[in-house]
Amino acid sequence: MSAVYDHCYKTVLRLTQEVGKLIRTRINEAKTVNTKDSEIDFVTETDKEVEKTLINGLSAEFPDHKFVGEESTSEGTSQKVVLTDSPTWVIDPVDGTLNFVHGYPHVCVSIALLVEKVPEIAIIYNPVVNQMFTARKGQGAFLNDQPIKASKTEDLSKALVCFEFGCSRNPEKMNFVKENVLKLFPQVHGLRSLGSAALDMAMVACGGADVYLEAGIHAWDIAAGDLIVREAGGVVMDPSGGPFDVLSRRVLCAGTKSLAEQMVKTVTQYHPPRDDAE
Ligand code: LIP
Repeated sequence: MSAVYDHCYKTVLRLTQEVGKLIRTRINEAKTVNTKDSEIDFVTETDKEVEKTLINGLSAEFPDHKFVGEESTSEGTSQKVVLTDSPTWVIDPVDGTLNFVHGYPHVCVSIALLVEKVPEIAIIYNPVVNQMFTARKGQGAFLNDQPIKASKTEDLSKALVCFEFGCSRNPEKMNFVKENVLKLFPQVHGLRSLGSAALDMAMVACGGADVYLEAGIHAWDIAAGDLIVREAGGVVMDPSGGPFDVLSRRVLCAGTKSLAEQMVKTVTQYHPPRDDAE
Protein backbone atom coordinates (compact mmCIF):
# COMPACT_ATOMS: atom_id res chain seq x y z
CA MET A 1 0.00 0.00 0.00
CA SER A 2 2.86 2.32 0.77
CA ALA A 3 3.98 2.28 -2.93
CA VAL A 4 0.49 3.43 -3.92
CA TYR A 5 0.67 6.30 -1.44
CA ASP A 6 4.21 7.15 -2.63
CA HIS A 7 2.72 7.63 -6.09
CA CYS A 8 -0.15 9.70 -4.68
CA TYR A 9 2.29 11.84 -2.71
CA LYS A 10 4.65 12.50 -5.65
CA THR A 11 1.73 13.32 -7.94
CA VAL A 12 0.06 15.73 -5.53
CA LEU A 13 3.38 17.46 -4.73
CA ARG A 14 4.04 18.02 -8.44
CA LEU A 15 0.54 19.41 -9.00
CA THR A 16 0.69 21.59 -5.88
CA GLN A 17 3.92 23.17 -7.09
CA GLU A 18 2.34 23.74 -10.51
CA VAL A 19 -0.74 25.52 -9.13
CA GLY A 20 1.44 27.37 -6.62
CA LYS A 21 3.09 29.20 -9.54
CA LEU A 22 -0.32 30.40 -10.68
CA ILE A 23 -1.21 31.75 -7.21
CA ARG A 24 2.21 33.42 -6.83
CA THR A 25 1.87 35.14 -10.22
CA ARG A 26 -1.74 36.20 -9.76
CA ILE A 27 -1.71 37.47 -6.17
CA ASN A 28 -0.68 40.98 -7.14
CA GLU A 29 -2.73 41.16 -10.36
CA ALA A 30 -6.31 42.39 -10.86
CA LYS A 31 -8.87 39.64 -10.15
CA THR A 32 -12.45 38.89 -11.06
CA VAL A 33 -14.14 38.45 -7.69
CA ASN A 34 -17.54 36.90 -7.02
CA THR A 35 -19.28 36.27 -3.71
CA LYS A 36 -20.70 33.05 -2.23
CA ASP A 37 -22.32 32.72 1.24
CA SER A 38 -21.83 36.34 2.38
CA GLU A 39 -20.78 39.64 0.85
CA ILE A 40 -17.18 38.95 1.97
CA ASP A 41 -17.07 35.21 1.15
CA PHE A 42 -15.12 35.52 -2.08
CA VAL A 43 -14.21 33.28 -4.99
CA THR A 44 -11.88 34.27 -7.85
CA GLU A 45 -11.14 32.72 -11.23
CA THR A 46 -7.85 31.48 -9.69
CA ASP A 47 -9.66 29.45 -6.97
CA LYS A 48 -11.65 27.71 -9.72
CA GLU A 49 -8.69 27.19 -12.06
CA VAL A 50 -6.47 25.80 -9.28
CA GLU A 51 -9.18 23.37 -8.13
CA LYS A 52 -9.82 22.23 -11.72
CA THR A 53 -6.11 21.68 -12.40
CA LEU A 54 -5.71 19.65 -9.20
CA ILE A 55 -8.81 17.52 -9.79
CA ASN A 56 -7.97 16.90 -13.47
CA GLY A 57 -4.35 16.03 -12.68
CA LEU A 58 -5.24 13.70 -9.80
CA SER A 59 -8.11 11.99 -11.67
CA ALA A 60 -5.80 11.31 -14.63
CA GLU A 61 -3.51 9.29 -12.32
CA PHE A 62 -6.16 7.92 -9.94
CA PRO A 63 -9.42 7.51 -11.85
CA ASP A 64 -11.18 5.77 -8.92
CA HIS A 65 -10.47 8.49 -6.39
CA LYS A 66 -13.16 10.90 -5.23
CA PHE A 67 -12.97 14.64 -4.55
CA VAL A 68 -14.39 17.11 -2.05
CA GLY A 69 -13.38 20.54 -3.33
CA GLU A 70 -14.41 23.93 -1.99
CA GLU A 71 -15.40 25.41 -5.34
CA SER A 72 -16.97 22.25 -6.84
CA THR A 73 -19.08 21.90 -3.67
CA SER A 74 -20.28 25.51 -3.77
CA GLU A 75 -21.14 25.20 -7.49
CA GLY A 76 -23.06 21.92 -7.02
CA THR A 77 -26.85 21.70 -6.78
CA SER A 78 -26.55 20.54 -3.16
CA GLN A 79 -23.81 22.01 -1.00
CA LYS A 80 -23.83 18.93 1.20
CA VAL A 81 -20.42 17.24 1.52
CA VAL A 82 -20.51 13.48 0.92
CA LEU A 83 -17.48 11.74 2.37
CA THR A 84 -17.29 7.97 1.74
CA ASP A 85 -14.66 5.37 2.66
CA SER A 86 -13.16 5.61 -0.88
CA PRO A 87 -9.84 7.41 -1.27
CA THR A 88 -10.92 11.06 -1.33
CA TRP A 89 -8.91 14.21 -1.98
CA VAL A 90 -10.21 17.09 0.14
CA ILE A 91 -9.11 20.31 -1.54
CA ASP A 92 -9.09 24.00 -0.73
CA PRO A 93 -7.53 25.52 -3.85
CA VAL A 94 -6.87 28.92 -2.22
CA ASP A 95 -7.35 29.01 1.52
CA GLY A 96 -7.32 32.67 2.51
CA THR A 97 -9.21 33.87 -0.58
CA LEU A 98 -9.97 37.22 1.10
CA ASN A 99 -6.20 37.66 1.65
CA PHE A 100 -5.57 36.66 -1.98
CA VAL A 101 -8.07 39.27 -3.20
CA HIS A 102 -6.23 41.96 -1.23
CA GLY A 103 -2.71 40.76 -2.07
CA TYR A 104 -2.04 39.89 1.60
CA PRO A 105 0.49 37.07 1.34
CA HIS A 106 -1.10 34.57 3.78
CA VAL A 107 -2.64 32.21 1.24
CA CYS A 108 -2.19 28.52 0.61
CA VAL A 109 -3.28 25.42 -1.20
CA SER A 110 -4.58 22.82 1.28
CA ILE A 111 -4.98 19.18 0.20
CA ALA A 112 -5.56 15.97 2.14
CA LEU A 113 -6.00 12.40 0.94
CA LEU A 114 -8.45 10.55 3.20
CA VAL A 115 -8.79 6.77 2.94
CA GLU A 116 -11.66 5.25 4.93
CA LYS A 117 -12.03 8.81 6.27
CA VAL A 118 -8.53 8.67 7.77
CA PRO A 119 -5.93 11.17 6.48
CA GLU A 120 -2.94 9.52 4.76
CA ILE A 121 -1.32 12.53 3.05
CA ALA A 122 -1.55 16.25 3.78
CA ILE A 123 -0.08 19.32 2.12
CA ILE A 124 -0.40 22.99 3.00
CA TYR A 125 1.57 25.16 0.58
CA ASN A 126 1.97 28.93 0.73
CA PRO A 127 3.60 29.65 -2.63
CA VAL A 128 4.01 33.37 -1.97
CA VAL A 129 6.47 32.88 0.89
CA ASN A 130 7.45 29.38 -0.29
CA GLN A 131 6.41 27.38 2.78
CA MET A 132 5.55 23.77 2.00
CA PHE A 133 4.11 21.88 4.99
CA THR A 134 3.74 18.14 4.42
CA ALA A 135 2.80 15.04 6.39
CA ARG A 136 2.11 11.38 5.77
CA LYS A 137 0.42 9.15 8.33
CA GLY A 138 2.99 7.84 10.81
CA GLN A 139 5.92 9.60 9.13
CA GLY A 140 6.13 12.98 10.87
CA ALA A 141 5.48 16.51 9.65
CA PHE A 142 7.81 18.74 7.65
CA LEU A 143 8.28 22.34 6.55
CA ASN A 144 10.28 22.54 3.32
CA ASP A 145 11.52 18.98 4.03
CA GLN A 146 12.77 19.82 7.56
CA PRO A 147 11.00 18.05 10.48
CA ILE A 148 8.71 20.28 12.57
CA LYS A 149 7.39 19.96 16.10
CA ALA A 150 4.43 21.64 17.80
CA SER A 151 5.14 23.75 20.89
CA LYS A 152 5.25 22.40 24.45
CA THR A 153 3.33 25.37 25.92
CA GLU A 154 0.85 24.13 28.53
CA ASP A 155 -0.42 27.35 30.03
CA LEU A 156 -2.97 29.55 28.28
CA SER A 157 -1.48 32.65 29.91
CA LYS A 158 1.77 31.97 27.96
CA ALA A 159 0.13 31.06 24.66
CA LEU A 160 0.08 32.72 21.26
CA VAL A 161 -3.45 31.96 20.08
CA CYS A 162 -4.71 31.87 16.50
CA PHE A 163 -8.39 32.74 16.27
CA GLU A 164 -10.28 33.74 13.12
CA PHE A 165 -13.00 36.31 12.56
CA GLY A 166 -14.28 34.34 9.54
CA CYS A 167 -16.36 35.70 6.70
CA SER A 168 -19.87 35.00 8.00
CA ARG A 169 -22.23 37.79 9.01
CA ASN A 170 -24.47 35.37 10.92
CA PRO A 171 -25.26 37.15 14.23
CA GLU A 172 -24.70 34.00 16.33
CA LYS A 173 -21.30 33.46 14.67
CA MET A 174 -20.32 37.11 15.12
CA ASN A 175 -21.29 36.90 18.77
CA PHE A 176 -19.11 33.79 19.21
CA VAL A 177 -16.17 35.73 17.74
CA LYS A 178 -16.80 38.80 19.88
CA GLU A 179 -17.19 36.87 23.14
CA ASN A 180 -14.09 34.78 22.57
CA VAL A 181 -11.92 37.75 21.63
CA LEU A 182 -13.06 39.48 24.84
CA LYS A 183 -12.39 36.34 26.93
CA LEU A 184 -9.06 35.37 25.39
CA PHE A 185 -7.38 38.72 24.73
CA PRO A 186 -6.80 39.66 28.42
CA GLN A 187 -5.47 36.26 29.42
CA VAL A 188 -3.07 35.12 26.67
CA HIS A 189 0.29 36.34 25.31
CA GLY A 190 -1.34 37.37 22.05
CA LEU A 191 -4.12 36.74 19.56
CA ARG A 192 -3.40 36.28 15.83
CA SER A 193 -5.70 35.99 12.85
CA LEU A 194 -3.96 34.88 9.66
CA GLY A 195 -7.11 34.68 7.54
CA SER A 196 -6.45 31.06 6.60
CA ALA A 197 -7.48 28.10 8.75
CA ALA A 198 -4.94 25.86 7.05
CA LEU A 199 -2.08 28.30 7.75
CA ASP A 200 -3.24 28.69 11.37
CA MET A 201 -2.97 24.90 11.73
CA ALA A 202 0.41 24.91 9.99
CA MET A 203 1.61 27.53 12.51
CA VAL A 204 0.51 25.29 15.40
CA ALA A 205 2.31 22.36 13.72
CA CYS A 206 5.63 24.21 13.47
CA GLY A 207 5.38 25.75 16.96
CA GLY A 208 4.93 29.34 15.71
CA ALA A 209 1.54 29.45 17.42
CA ASP A 210 0.49 27.38 20.45
CA VAL A 211 -3.22 26.90 19.82
CA TYR A 212 -5.88 27.60 17.19
CA LEU A 213 -9.66 27.53 17.46
CA GLU A 214 -12.35 28.17 14.86
CA ALA A 215 -15.99 27.27 14.21
CA GLY A 216 -17.67 27.87 10.86
CA ILE A 217 -14.85 26.57 8.66
CA HIS A 218 -15.32 23.62 6.28
CA ALA A 219 -13.72 20.21 5.73
CA TRP A 220 -11.38 21.57 3.02
CA ASP A 221 -10.01 24.24 5.40
CA ILE A 222 -8.97 21.75 8.10
CA ALA A 223 -8.51 18.23 6.64
CA ALA A 224 -4.80 18.68 5.81
CA GLY A 225 -4.03 20.63 8.98
CA ASP A 226 -5.44 17.79 11.12
CA LEU A 227 -2.76 15.32 9.93
CA ILE A 228 0.07 17.88 9.88
CA VAL A 229 -0.60 19.02 13.48
CA ARG A 230 -0.89 15.45 14.81
CA GLU A 231 2.23 14.30 12.95
CA ALA A 232 4.06 17.27 14.49
CA GLY A 233 3.11 15.96 17.95
CA GLY A 234 0.16 18.28 18.56
CA VAL A 235 -3.45 17.48 19.36
CA VAL A 236 -6.58 18.10 17.28
CA MET A 237 -10.03 17.92 18.85
CA ASP A 238 -13.50 19.41 18.82
CA PRO A 239 -13.67 22.79 20.64
CA SER A 240 -15.94 21.09 23.23
CA GLY A 241 -13.17 18.58 24.03
CA GLY A 242 -14.65 15.64 22.07
CA PRO A 243 -13.04 13.91 19.11
CA PHE A 244 -12.27 15.94 15.98
CA ASP A 245 -14.79 15.47 13.18
CA VAL A 246 -13.71 16.84 9.81
CA LEU A 247 -17.34 17.48 8.77
CA SER A 248 -18.34 19.27 11.99
CA ARG A 249 -17.09 22.71 10.86
CA ARG A 250 -15.33 23.04 14.23
CA VAL A 251 -11.69 22.63 15.20
CA LEU A 252 -9.35 23.14 18.13
CA CYS A 253 -5.69 22.22 17.85
CA ALA A 254 -2.74 22.84 20.12
CA GLY A 255 0.82 21.80 20.84
CA THR A 256 -0.26 20.12 24.08
CA LYS A 257 -3.40 18.41 25.39
CA SER A 258 -3.41 20.48 28.57
CA LEU A 259 -3.41 23.76 26.63
CA ALA A 260 -6.25 22.50 24.41
CA GLU A 261 -8.20 21.51 27.54
CA GLN A 262 -7.77 24.99 29.02
CA MET A 263 -9.16 26.47 25.79
CA VAL A 264 -12.16 24.12 26.02
CA LYS A 265 -12.89 25.42 29.53
CA THR A 266 -12.45 29.05 28.48
CA VAL A 267 -14.26 29.54 25.19
CA THR A 268 -17.87 30.13 24.21
CA GLN A 269 -19.13 27.49 21.77
CA TYR A 270 -20.77 27.84 18.34
CA HIS A 271 -22.29 24.92 16.40
CA PRO A 272 -22.86 25.79 12.74
CA PRO A 273 -24.78 23.35 10.49
CA ARG A 274 -22.48 20.43 9.61
CA ASP A 275 -20.89 20.01 6.18
CA ASP A 276 -22.96 16.85 5.64
CA ALA A 277 -26.27 18.44 6.75
CA GLU A 278 -29.10 18.42 4.15
C1 LIP B 1 -11.39 30.80 4.98
C2 LIP B 1 -10.76 30.15 6.20
C3 LIP B 1 -10.64 31.17 7.31
C4 LIP B 1 -12.01 31.41 7.77
C5 LIP B 1 -12.85 31.96 6.66
C6 LIP B 1 -12.79 31.13 5.39
P1 LIP B 1 -11.39 30.37 2.31
O1 LIP B 1 -11.39 29.90 3.88
O2 LIP B 1 -9.60 29.53 6.02
O3 LIP B 1 -9.92 30.67 8.40
O4 LIP B 1 -11.99 32.24 8.89
O5 LIP B 1 -14.16 32.00 7.11
O6 LIP B 1 -13.55 29.95 5.49
O7 LIP B 1 -12.79 30.77 2.04
O8 LIP B 1 -10.43 31.49 2.17
O9 LIP B 1 -11.00 29.13 1.59
